[in-house]
Amino acid sequence: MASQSITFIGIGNMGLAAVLALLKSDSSITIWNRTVTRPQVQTAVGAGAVLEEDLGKALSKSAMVFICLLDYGKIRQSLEAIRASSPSVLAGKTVVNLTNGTPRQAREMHSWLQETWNVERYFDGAIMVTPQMVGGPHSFLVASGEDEAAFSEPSRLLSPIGNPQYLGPDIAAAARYDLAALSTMYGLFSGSFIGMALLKRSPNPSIGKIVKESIVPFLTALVPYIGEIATAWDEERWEDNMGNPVLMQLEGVRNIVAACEEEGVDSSFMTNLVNLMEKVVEQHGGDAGVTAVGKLLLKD
Ligand code: FVH
Repeated sequence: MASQSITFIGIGNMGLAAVLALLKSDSSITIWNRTVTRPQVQTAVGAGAVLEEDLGKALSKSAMVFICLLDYGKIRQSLEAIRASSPSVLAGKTVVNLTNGTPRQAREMHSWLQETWNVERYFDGAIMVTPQMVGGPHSFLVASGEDEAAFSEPSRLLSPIGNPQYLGPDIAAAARYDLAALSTMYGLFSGSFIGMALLKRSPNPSIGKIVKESIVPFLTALVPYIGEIATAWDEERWEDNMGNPVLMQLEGVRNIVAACEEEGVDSSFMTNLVNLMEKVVEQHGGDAGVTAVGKLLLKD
């Protein structure tokens, strides 16, 4: 006998991975997806989820609702479509939203779900791994809102997906964290694409081996440097160059841009960094650290 029923809204790649993980616990899972013919929906049903084609009926099945749609606009669109027919379907319920969005969207969703739908508890969250990693040892989620005691039941139910980390009562905290982590990742991708494009211009343009066997280990060893920069920012140690003066680094980044121009590679991801490092040199001198680039991003 299942101990808890959960309604899961959105059976895309991530929704399917999450539902398959949840089905390994003793929860019973009702699912809804806009497109019922999507193969992921069929797979979830084959694994034991109960498909409800009507969103209002799906939501009526459980006091605990998890949502994982493409974006917040799709959540509003889907719920607006049933507002007239099922105005009370979320009243008194707990909603955990695992959709990617901005801090403002999280705050607005919180207000809308409370004021328009009478949701009792709303947690905004994010799954921090790819669908392939869901349920595995490195899988984790973040969530924020309400209070830690109120999160204990959702946390228990979410745990088959990954380790739930509660980030505090600020409803925007999880979205902010999610985007900060993704920004770090996409920054890495931006530089990586320039690096790979430069390698592609070499007489031997086969790059898989050198990237996997040499550049990835190089980068892995350097990643902790980001944490050192963050601490230096906290402590406003702009002059601390940690052995790597900003002028020396600026020359290196200028050389990347120059090499891109020579080799016919678009370096626009990198040119903004040159501008910011030049400002740091102007403000703090060439012997300062690179950390002050960060504060230049803060617009007020
Ligand atoms: N996949 C990943 O690697 C990342 C890992 C980190 C977290 N993200 C976020 O998870 C959200 C869902 O992503 P996804 O991978 O499941 O995305 P899709 O496979 O594209 O599925 C999208 C779902 O959204 C539904 N949907 C799209 N448009 C509408 C609409 N107009 N009305 C109602 N639902 C809509 C879609 O339904 P359908 O197209 O099958 O009918 C899927 O259920 C996302 O926030 C990631 O950033 C994933």
